[in-house]
Amino acid sequence: MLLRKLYIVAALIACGPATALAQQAGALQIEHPWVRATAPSQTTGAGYLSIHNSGADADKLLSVNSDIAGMAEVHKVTKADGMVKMGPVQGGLAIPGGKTVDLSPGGNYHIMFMQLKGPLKAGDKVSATLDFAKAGKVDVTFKVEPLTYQPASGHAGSMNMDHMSMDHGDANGSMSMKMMKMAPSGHGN
Ligand SMILES: [Cu+2]
Repeated sequence: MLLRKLYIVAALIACGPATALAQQAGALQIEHPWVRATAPSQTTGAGYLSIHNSGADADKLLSVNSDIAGMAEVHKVTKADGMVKMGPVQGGLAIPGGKTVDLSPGGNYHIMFMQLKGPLKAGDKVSATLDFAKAGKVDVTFKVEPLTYQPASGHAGSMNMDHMSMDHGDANGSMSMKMMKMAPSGHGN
């Protein structure tokens, strides 16, 4: 028990103060899982978290499951010619040894909860299971944050992509959209 506590403390120190909710799973530390609140008519929600791999070997996030959604995917965002496209990561999201992979607003990856069974309300908690190639199945609790929420460790200069207006209705894998909203860095409130 004491050893386990020390390990968690060490992970917190290594990854900085924004990681009070770091969760250990094998060599992985999963930090700050959150989803954005949704409007009543919205059928998709975006989930974010940070995954640090303190081991030497790469791991892979293979899939996500949650009772709140008929379907969940790890999405990769690509930008070309003023268009933002997103679709499932093929073959899983690699988490290289010694590296941190951030799933964050405006970033390259996020978790997409689709076919939501009800609105996500700020302050609620959402349970999901992440399936990793090496670390196995990891139960994670996402905190539902308000629509205006921006993580403290926001990525300067990054684009704020608003998922609210996106249509994820079809299960044909990939989708595209016009860039809906650009916010300058700082997201000042
Ligand atoms: Cu998406």
